[in-house]
Amino acid sequence: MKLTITEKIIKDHIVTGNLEKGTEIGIRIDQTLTQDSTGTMAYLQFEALDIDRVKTKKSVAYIDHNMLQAGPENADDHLYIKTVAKKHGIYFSRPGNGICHQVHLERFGVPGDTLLGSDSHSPTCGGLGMLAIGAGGLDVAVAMAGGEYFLTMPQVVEVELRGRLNPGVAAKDIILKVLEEAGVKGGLNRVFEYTGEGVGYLSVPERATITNMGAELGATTSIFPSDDMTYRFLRAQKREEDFREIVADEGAIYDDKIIIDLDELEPMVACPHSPGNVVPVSKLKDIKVDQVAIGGCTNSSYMDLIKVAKILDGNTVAEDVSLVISPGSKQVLNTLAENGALSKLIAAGARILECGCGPCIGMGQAPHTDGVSLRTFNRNFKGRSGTPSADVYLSSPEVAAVSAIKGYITNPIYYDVWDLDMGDLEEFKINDNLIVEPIKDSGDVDIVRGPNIKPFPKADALKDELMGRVLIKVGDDITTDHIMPSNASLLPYRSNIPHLANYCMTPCDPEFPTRARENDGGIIIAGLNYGQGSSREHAALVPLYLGVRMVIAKSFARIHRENLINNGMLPLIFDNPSDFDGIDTLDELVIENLLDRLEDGKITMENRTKDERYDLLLDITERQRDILMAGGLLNWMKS
Ligand code: MIC
Ligand code: SF4
Repeated sequence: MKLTITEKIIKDHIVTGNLEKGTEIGIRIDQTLTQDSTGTMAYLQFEALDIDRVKTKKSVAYIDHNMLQAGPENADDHLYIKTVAKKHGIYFSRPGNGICHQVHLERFGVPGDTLLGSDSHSPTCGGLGMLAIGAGGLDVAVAMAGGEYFLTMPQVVEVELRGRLNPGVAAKDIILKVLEEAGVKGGLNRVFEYTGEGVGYLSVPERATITNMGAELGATTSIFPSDDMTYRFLRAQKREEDFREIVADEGAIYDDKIIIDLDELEPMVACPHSPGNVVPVSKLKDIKVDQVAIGGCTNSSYMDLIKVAKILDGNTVAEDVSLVISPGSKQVLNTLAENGALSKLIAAGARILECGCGPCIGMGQAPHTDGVSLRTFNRNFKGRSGTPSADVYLSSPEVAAVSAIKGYITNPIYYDVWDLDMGDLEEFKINDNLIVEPIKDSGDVDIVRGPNIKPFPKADALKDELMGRVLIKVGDDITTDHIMPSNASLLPYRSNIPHLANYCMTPCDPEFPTRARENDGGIIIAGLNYGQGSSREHAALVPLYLGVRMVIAKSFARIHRENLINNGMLPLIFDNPSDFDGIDTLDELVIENLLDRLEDGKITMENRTKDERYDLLLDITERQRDILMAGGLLNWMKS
């Protein structure tokens, strides 16, 4: 049988099931990564599993999100993660070393291996030919304990890149084009596999921009072949021994196909407030920008920032623009410092931030009221920048840098710098001194827990009757940023669910937490693609804490649905989507004989307020049924 890259890697790692598309499979995980804002919870869950040492080939804990230390909470979490990592045989990437995805690409990713990360952008390492998947913290905890990761055997979409990019057009424009074609719901249970002549011209950091932002398609992951370019990148990182060629078999069969003519591609932007809201820059007229932010795990590689330095060289940032730059890793920043590019950025007026997520997750640099921000990041959900009234556009570093000089969103193809050498380096100076290696004997290590670390909620075993009032009814594409917002004031409380509960769903309805408390919990009603975006389990745990035991939606995003099930919450689907229309906030809904109905997943719900009945579907596997019955994955594993 001729196999795609995805199928080859899955075949090498499959433990449960077979390669039949759409069925549940369990795969062995070689590497895991966590970052600090999901990591605290993931390690608390790992500790609950009572395992001495991680069983993966390599597990890495990064500190990159919660970097503003406005109070002791973030530093306390850093200390907890550092000590828990030391105790259990986990590499620890210290604050300042960079964004998990960029550092993992540089220093850890291995072609042909599997990676599970507690961050939705973990597919970044797909740029190296790794099968890299984002998941909730509990799934990552289980993988660290040596457990399989369960997923739906994905369909594989071929994205054929024809031709070669023109000067001023970038890898970011490729993924924005794919988003324009496939949309933010187009990737459910699919892997996007890149093929064609154009692949050969893209360096690993460029490929990683594409696989990183593939998360915005809702895809399981995205992947490139491991080829000569991969070898060059690993050699530049002095890791050529990790190289392994992985290409699809000739004649491999894909489930769908997208063709992109790189010669024809223009610079693109995603307009407010969705990464799927894509238009060519040439269609935008006179959009004045107040802020330009360059960095984020999509576009903070050396190659990205050297281009920016060359564009900014000798120029000044426009008077009305604040330009902030956050390099992806210490390696990137150090290289720019040593070759003088950093001083060009500074001379032009850029405000240099530390290596981390920074403004991408609203950790500082919120735009002014009604401000327009142009960012090289991957998400522009409303309010994510920290300013609810801001308009955020997403673009390549080329568009961002030229626009920072001009003060307007500007098409970079007319800008006269493209003859300059802007390629990736053939050799990086390696200095891993901010990565703490695991120690052999960790018996004496004490895990330090700050006062901000509070116990997390667990569901009870499922009951035969579930009833409650509708606490909120929301539309399509509700993101985890709506369900559990994260900004500079809330991120420090990722290990404090009771505190976060006061903000649950507030971007949709400020009264939600009060209503949930007054009604002793209840039900969330939602449209399509509920829970898109982040992998944060908090979007399940916090509603659970407020007494939500089920969400009824037209459809769910992959990671959020897994998080609901893992935490013992029912992700129900309307069999007839128009039933959504008849339901109102505070309607009383009841499901009887639930336990019997779990077998075939066909559930009837009564609306006692409206005297109506709705058919609902619970499309779960036997394993998921057992998890739900037990009240979540941790309860199930213990029993
Ligand atoms: C994001 O980009 O939304 C985040 C913040 O990195 C999240 C993780 C989190 O919420 O902590 C993600 O992508 O999963
Ligand atoms: Fe960090 Fe932003 Fe990347 Fe999330 S998307 S990992 S917040 S840089």
